[in-house]
Amino acid sequence: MFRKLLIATGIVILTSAVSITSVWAATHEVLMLNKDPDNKKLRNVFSPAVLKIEVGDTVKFISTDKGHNTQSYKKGIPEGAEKWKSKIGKEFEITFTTEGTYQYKCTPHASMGMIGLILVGDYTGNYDDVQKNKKVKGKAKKAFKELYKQVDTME
Ligand SMILES: [Cu+2]
Repeated sequence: MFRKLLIATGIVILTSAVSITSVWAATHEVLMLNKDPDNKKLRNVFSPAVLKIEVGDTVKFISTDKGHNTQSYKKGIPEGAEKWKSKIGKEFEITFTTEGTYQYKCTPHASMGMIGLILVGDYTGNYDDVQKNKKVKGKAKKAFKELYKQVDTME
């Protein structure tokens, strides 16, 4: 009897642990677009371009407009974190298990400023990280500067 009770208790604990995980781990969507919905003059953008998420969350990149992809910047992600590069025009998702700042780009449009920022956990980084990164070039630099201004106004 006691043994049966123990097993039952175990199952209850296990089940609630699983449901807690699924409640807390969120999935966020980033659209890959030809035009910024908020500013029609801005072309080739990720929307939202800045995401603040928790460790364990997933980001799904939606190929709303074809011709874009998502690729992490070399030296633009935390040490030991998984780098990524998606296929152009395809949906892609990735789960973030390491805290830190992730700078990414659209491979064909990075030089036009199509870049994005994902901030995972408490460490949000700053624009100095971008300036130290030699892989961030041209209009991408200016675009990151704008994104970090947005970060400052986020809580
Ligand atoms: Cu693009």
